[in-house]
Amino acid sequence: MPHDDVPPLSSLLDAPTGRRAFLSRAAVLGTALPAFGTALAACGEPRAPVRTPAEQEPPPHQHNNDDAAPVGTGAVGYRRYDPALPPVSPGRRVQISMTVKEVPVRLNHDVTVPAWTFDGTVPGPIVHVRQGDTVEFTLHNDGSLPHSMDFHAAQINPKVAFRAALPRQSLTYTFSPRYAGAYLYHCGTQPVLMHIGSGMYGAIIVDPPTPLRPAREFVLVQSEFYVSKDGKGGWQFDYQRMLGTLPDYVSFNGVANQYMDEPIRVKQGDRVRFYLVNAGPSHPCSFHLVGEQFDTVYLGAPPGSAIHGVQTFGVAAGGGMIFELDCDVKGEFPFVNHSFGHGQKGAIGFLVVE
Ligand SMILES: [Cu+2]
Repeated sequence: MPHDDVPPLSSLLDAPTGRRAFLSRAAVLGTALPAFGTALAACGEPRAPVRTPAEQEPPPHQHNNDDAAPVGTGAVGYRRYDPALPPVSPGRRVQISMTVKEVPVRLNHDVTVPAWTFDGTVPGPIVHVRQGDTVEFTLHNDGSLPHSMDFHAAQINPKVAFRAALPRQSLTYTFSPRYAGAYLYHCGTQPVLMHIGSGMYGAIIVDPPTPLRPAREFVLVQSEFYVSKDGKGGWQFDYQRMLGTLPDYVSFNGVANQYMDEPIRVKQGDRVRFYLVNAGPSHPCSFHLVGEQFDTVYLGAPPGSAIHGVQTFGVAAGGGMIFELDCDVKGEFPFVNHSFGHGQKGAIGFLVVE
């Protein structure tokens, strides 16, 4: 597709793909970034051939070896993201603060990339509030580009609340979740694909007025990662590959296969509740628990949206659902994205019932 009508942007499309090149040019473009995102998206197919990391001379497999961290990203330890739902915030007026941090993160044992994050982790911290709480949210931007926050649990004028905070600036807004459920939050700054694809998302869990029955509660945020070599021996998130929507990795809670290495463990007789949030940026999650069935899945706000006896249910990109079962059988039960091309790329883990 021709794009001669946007000469300042056309040079970008001839440049090497990858976020570093994107960033250096985005910094020059400044406030033209939204227009850039739109124009780039309109150009359709990426020009560079799409190659998987496997085709790009992957580093050798070394478990938990920080010394193997690629050049330029520093030593980033392999750390399991704790999936346990934290206690609900005390009080009915909840103050939540997050800081945008540009830090390297580890996507699996071998690949570390510079990421844009909320509070230094991918996903960001799990937020847990109640329906009707007053949530006062503050975002501090310690990054080098404008960033913002879009809570899917909010009903609010996005142009005002989800505005971008410039580097070294902060913003605050207040909202009150009208519905319970498992919701996504993410940076909404253009191009949103780039910001979600670079790590800026997390889960906000909203409890109903009458609490659900006691259970072992876990939060899983699925997301896709699109990477390429950065030319210096390391890896980078790759915007052209994000546009191509053929992910290199798909993960639960930011690290591919992490719950295969370190399973989620419960006791026989426990009731288990998964809050499944799908950050995308582009693909659904066909959530399935091998060897078990979900007795209850809440499609929307609990408890009024339940269906029963469910083998697999799709959670859209940008969506969230709640999956429950009684773990009355001992064993190792893989929880998977049953779209197995994506399960194979890392969206799989073990629920061990002991
Ligand atoms: Cu952002």
